[in-house]
Amino acid sequence: MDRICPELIAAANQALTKSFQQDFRALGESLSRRGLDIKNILAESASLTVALPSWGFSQAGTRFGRFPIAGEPRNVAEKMFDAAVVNDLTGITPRVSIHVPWDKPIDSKILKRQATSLGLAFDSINSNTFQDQPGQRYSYRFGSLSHTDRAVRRQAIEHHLECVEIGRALGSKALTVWLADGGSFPGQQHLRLALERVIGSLREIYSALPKTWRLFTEHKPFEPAFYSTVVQDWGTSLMIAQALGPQAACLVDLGHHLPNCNIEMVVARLIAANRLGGFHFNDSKFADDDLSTGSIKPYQLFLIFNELVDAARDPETKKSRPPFEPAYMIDQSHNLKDPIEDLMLSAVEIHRAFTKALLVDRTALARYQEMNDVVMAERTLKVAYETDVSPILAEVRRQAGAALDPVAVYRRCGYREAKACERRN
Ligand code: AFD
Ligand code: MN
Ligand code: MN
Repeated sequence: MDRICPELIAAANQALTKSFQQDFRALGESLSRRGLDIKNILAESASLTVALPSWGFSQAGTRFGRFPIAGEPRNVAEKMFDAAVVNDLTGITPRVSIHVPWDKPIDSKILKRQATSLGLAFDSINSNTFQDQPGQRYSYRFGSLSHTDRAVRRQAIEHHLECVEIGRALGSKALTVWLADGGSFPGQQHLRLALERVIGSLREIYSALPKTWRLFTEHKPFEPAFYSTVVQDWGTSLMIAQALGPQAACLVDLGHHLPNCNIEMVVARLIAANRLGGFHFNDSKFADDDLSTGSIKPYQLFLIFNELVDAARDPETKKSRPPFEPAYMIDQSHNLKDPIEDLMLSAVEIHRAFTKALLVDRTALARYQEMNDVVMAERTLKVAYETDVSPILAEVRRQAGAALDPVAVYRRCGYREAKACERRN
């Protein structure tokens, strides 16, 4: 069993049709009282797609242990089948972002052909210099692109060039660089020189980048470095992008901020600098928890999309070159939930936040902001946020041939059980 059969989805949808249609009609009526046409919202809502992380399909565990579940994918080909299930049932996740060397294809042509036959394509390719690989000449124990030793930096640069080659063969259009480089003790690293070395190394990678590609740098305040991560925040990430050139942009991973950081402000600033490359969606309570998107701070997710929708509608942003096209990707790690279920629900939460942001009455909001009417400005956001857009999300899925209730169909179809028999180590 490799795909969810369309008849099963159609039958499950059929059983829900009546109640779904009632809900959709009721929402349409209440939106029209607010001057909104549900058809327009539906069309815009259907424009969103999110990429899935290849590394999110197994139980990652924590550094204290891992509790595998039966039927986990054993290689990149099996991860693609799992990704296809998520996409077949949600209709909004047609791309996979892969991690090298974890998912290094034996034959890129075969992997690409498999993806195409599953209705999938490849998003940004991720490098990995945060671990040593078997047979590797030099260790990344003390860093990679920032290492004091030129030979280690060279090895890390070569790895990124290899990622670009693989990505090129697969049809990727971006390279994501997350560096674990940093120091855990004061004095360990020269703070300015470490950044200079990272920028120097990235310049070499950037110069080998195909012209149609983008290079994303991901910031993170700490972990695994516990004192001085080299690319620790969006300011450093922005400095790097500006030093490299127009193809470089900043990637915002929602879990990579210190507690209480106003992430929507970070997003707004990166948009203002025209350097918002994209997102790694997840959620967190304490640090880089990699929890399900929208599980802890759904209002924050909405406020981020509010900035994105606001920018997309701004005539100034429309003129920006390179164009304003943030890449949407999920970056979660699963310890407890079935990854397929969790990725489906996270994709739906992202879709939900985006669709709610489409409902914001921007003319009214601008007026209240001008008048300094704090209460009404905030209410304008809340009215959109409090609207249950589930029927719109469901209709987008239905029109894409996906499921009104993805998790219910997934549980019914027995995919995990079938894989548990098939994928024995
Ligand atoms: C890291 C980063 C980054 C990286 C991933 C690897 O978020 O995106 O690729 O985890 O597991 O924390
Ligand atoms: Mn990330
Ligand atoms: Mn992370």
